[in-house]
Amino acid sequence: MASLVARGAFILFEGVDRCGKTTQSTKLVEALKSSGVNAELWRYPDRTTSMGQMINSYLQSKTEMDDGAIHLLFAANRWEKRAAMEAKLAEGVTLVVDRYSYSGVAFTAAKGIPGLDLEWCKSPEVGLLRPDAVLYLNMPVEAAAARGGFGEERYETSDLQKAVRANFDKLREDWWTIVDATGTVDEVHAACRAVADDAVAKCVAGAPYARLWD
Ligand code: NYM
Ligand code: MG
Repeated sequence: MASLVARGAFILFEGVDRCGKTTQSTKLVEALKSSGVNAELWRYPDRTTSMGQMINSYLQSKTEMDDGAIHLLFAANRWEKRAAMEAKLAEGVTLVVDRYSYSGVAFTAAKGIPGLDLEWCKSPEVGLLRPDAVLYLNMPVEAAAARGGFGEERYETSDLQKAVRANFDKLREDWWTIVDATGTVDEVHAACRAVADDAVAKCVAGAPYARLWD
């Protein structure tokens, strides 16, 4: 039997816009670091690369793009970071990631474009690293919209977000953790922290890498 190598954990936050992913992922990284875990916060889209800048321009409605093309660009923005992510995990760094392939699929499929269904949307993601834990911040769209600020970027409308939430329900797998995101910041954090600690402990003990959609 091949011996398992210690590595960092890939912990992913997913959910509709304004559900608290950025607050919680930032807080989780701080908490992990202060307990001695080597952790970094990553996010997708990664708007710093040249592909990321094209995505940013699209999200800010400064440019138009074909729906299939922008979908592939979001996926390519993960592929261009794949080796760097794997290298970090191999070095023992835990990556807390704010959105990944599940957002990619849930958002494009929510547009209802003929041909761009869930299966089509999943295909360019196949082979990317599968997270060790998914923290799905569950929040009704009405509650997320009430947090203020829907409408700043493309996709931030209640109708689209409702379709996105329905798609997350279809993509959810039984190993995901569904967190009630309507609680206080500290309550949500405590739930996330427990799952993260467990994932970090498993990966330190040695865990194989899994791929989407294993
Ligand atoms: N989004 C994000 C996609 O449409 N596809 C993707 O693959 C990813 C990662 O971009 N409304 C959408 C979801 C968000 C928007 O993300 C920007 P954020 O976390 O608001 O910066
Ligand atoms: Mg947003």
